[in-house]
Amino acid sequence: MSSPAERAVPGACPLDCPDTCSWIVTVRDGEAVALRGDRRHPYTRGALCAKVHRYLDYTRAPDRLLHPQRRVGAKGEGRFARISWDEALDEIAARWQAIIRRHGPQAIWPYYGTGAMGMLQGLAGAGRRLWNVLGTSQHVMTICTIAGAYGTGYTLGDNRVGMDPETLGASKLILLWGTNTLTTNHHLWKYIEAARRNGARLVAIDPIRTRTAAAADEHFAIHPGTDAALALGLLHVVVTLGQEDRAFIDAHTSGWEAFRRRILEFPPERVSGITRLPRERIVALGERLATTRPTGIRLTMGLQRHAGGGMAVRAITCIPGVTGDWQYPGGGAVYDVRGFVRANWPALWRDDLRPAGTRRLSMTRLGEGLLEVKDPPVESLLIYASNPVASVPDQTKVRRGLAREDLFTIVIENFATDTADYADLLLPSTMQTEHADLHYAYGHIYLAWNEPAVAPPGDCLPHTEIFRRLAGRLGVTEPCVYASDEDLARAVLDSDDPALAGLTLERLRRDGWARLSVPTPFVPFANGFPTASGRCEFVSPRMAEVGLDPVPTYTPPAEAADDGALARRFPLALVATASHYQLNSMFANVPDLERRQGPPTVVLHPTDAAARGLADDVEVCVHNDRGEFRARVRISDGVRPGVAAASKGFWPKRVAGAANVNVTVAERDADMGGGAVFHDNRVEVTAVPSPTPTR
Ligand SMILES: Nc1nc2c(c(=O)[nH]1)N[C@H]1C(S)=C(S)[C@@H](COP(=O)(O)OP(=O)(O)OC[C@H]3O[C@@H](n4cnc5c(=O)[nH]c(N)nc54)[C@H](O)[C@@H]3O)O[C@H]1N2
Ligand SMILES: Nc1nc2c(c(=O)[nH]1)N[C@H]1C(S)=C(S)[C@@H](COP(=O)(O)OP(=O)(O)OC[C@H]3O[C@@H](n4cnc5c(=O)[nH]c(N)nc54)[C@H](O)[C@@H]3O)O[C@H]1N2
Ligand SMILES: [Mo]
Repeated sequence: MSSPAERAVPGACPLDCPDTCSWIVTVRDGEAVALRGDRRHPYTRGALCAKVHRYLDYTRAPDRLLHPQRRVGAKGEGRFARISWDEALDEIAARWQAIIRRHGPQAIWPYYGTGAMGMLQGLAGAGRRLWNVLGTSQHVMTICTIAGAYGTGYTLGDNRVGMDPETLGASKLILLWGTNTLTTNHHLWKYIEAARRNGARLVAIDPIRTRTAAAADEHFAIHPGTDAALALGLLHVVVTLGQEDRAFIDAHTSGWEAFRRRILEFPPERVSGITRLPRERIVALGERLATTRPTGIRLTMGLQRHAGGGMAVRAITCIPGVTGDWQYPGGGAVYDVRGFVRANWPALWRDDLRPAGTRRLSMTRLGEGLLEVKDPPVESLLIYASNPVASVPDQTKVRRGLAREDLFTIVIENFATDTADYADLLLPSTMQTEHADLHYAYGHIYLAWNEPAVAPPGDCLPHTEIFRRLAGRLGVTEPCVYASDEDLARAVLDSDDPALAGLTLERLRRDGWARLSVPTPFVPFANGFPTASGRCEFVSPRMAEVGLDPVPTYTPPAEAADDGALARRFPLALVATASHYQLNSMFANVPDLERRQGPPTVVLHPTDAAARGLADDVEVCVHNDRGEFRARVRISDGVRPGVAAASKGFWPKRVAGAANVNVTVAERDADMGGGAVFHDNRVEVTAVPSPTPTR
């Protein structure tokens, strides 16, 4: 029953997930008393996930940070004393002014993560105007999607476009390719189920028998990092059967003859050797692909966390160009759809104010950035919405960098993470029910407005307000850094793009969300592509320009498929995937979810466990030359021999051994965009006590 004192406030989940749910907060007497998924939202349909449905409790957790603090212990120790915002901001201004005088503004690295995804408070825009005006180093988000984004862009012309995932309901064959839908994108499942009710077949391609793979009609347990070879092998079958769509190829693609020659280099027997899948199964899936229209392919970030990740996404994204699936609702491939939101990004970001030539620093090379980058060295780090100690490769190196006594580190957080423990100043940020934000999604085509529902607790402030105050302390005279949240929202929505027609702030405020103004069903490339040629580019002139093979090919992983010296020392290819009850490192400190997630585990095939004399549930040390972490053994044929599975997101300080999987992951780049290679890793597993103590 809603009483006069009760309000329903529309909002949206800010977290790094394709689903970006719309929610409704019930507020009574200034208190948020309920939060539920918006039932009217076609994609959310009232359901939130296992992590977020108790978001209100999360905002009121006893360990929530409520006041600015200054470090009193050693770096990494996590001992702090309370200070005021005035003291904190004065200290930042004084330190930064001195750093800028000595080294220039590029010695400051604003380091943001994926904890908040919005345009005002999150990675889509927060702080960007101020960093541009100051001329700090630019932060490049290499941690998540970038290699696959480039792979998509070279093929389709925009890094972040693909089929509309909602049209998967019309597919007759669905390939879930390197994506764990039921854990990482679960609102998509209802469209998949709708397709299955209409007779669609569901195939999962994943080295691990995830809950998604287990729920599919068929699971292809591919060897990690070999997907491009499988894509080319499937197309080999299509071409051998003469089932390529000639009319579509002629009208809407470029480079077919060169691509066809490349495809013919990948017959199923060769692909079987690379992917370690039986030849007959590759042929059978190829035949199914050749004869089933429409085929819809959902891929996410898992398969591109490899040395050849960009090329893999490119090769897969070419498949619907050959089969002609791009012309049908339910046909095509999708990695990300944010590119359809052609908002007024230049007005929001004001990159025109950035000094020419400011350097770019890679998020996943934080250790290198802090220890090896010179001219100028990084003297100050301002970390917000990120927990790099838990999430970034080469944890030991990251810790060494953060421990530098001369580094001035500011962390803006909701909780005292392992990263926060290294802060000189630890500042409390608002959470989603306490601030305004504007969202788009990487898994659907709706925008959402998040109205603040309650007053912030303690001294918590939104990023926008923190950065306005900081600008004032620094004496910045450029007026655009003082824009209100509402001004920022209006600026980014002020676009001539037809897809944004009518999507005003007023309408979003009233309804909470709105679908892009595009036809239903949305079939974006039936009549062409946003490339320079207007075609799906099987041969990419842009790739040739940067020295990449312009024709889709198989780029082997750096470590995962090794069978030489590295494999003799570290026989297991380790994949470290999304945890069901965490969101990256978020929620790992929520006792109920921590209990449901259980301790860190490593899944081993029975033959690999037996070869090491390991029984189920024993504690082991998982290690390579970079470091080691502790885990419990889970023996299962859900991984193939030679492959092991762990999961991401544990807080090092909350687990045995004080390290998580990223202590073993290399800082190396993927083939495109400097993407991270989390799943391209080799380890050995040994019963504890460990043979290689590293700390
Ligand atoms: N519950 C939960 N949801 C999440 C997240 C989370 O941490 N927890 N993270 C969010 C974020 S940040 C992102 S980016 C997305 C990620 O979403 P996903 O891409 O679905 O997540 P991952 O678990 O990294 O990878 C998916 C699958 O790829 C498989 N994989 C690894 N290597 C290969 C390969 O070489 N080939 C193939 N075919 N498959 C491979 C893994 O075994 C894994 O099952 O999910 C978001 N949603
Ligand atoms: N081994 C392995 N490692 C991985 C991956 C993998 O597949 N395997 N996946 C990678 C991927 S896909 C990603 S995206 C990265 C994510 O890495 P990060 O971007 O570092 O994300 P999180 O670790 O979730 O840390 C986000 C932090 O933001 C805080 N936060 C949330 N909301 C707010 C807010 O409004 N304001 C502020 N100031 N803070 C907030 C949270 O408390 C949390 O500590 O991890 C990567 N790490
Ligand atoms: Mo991510």
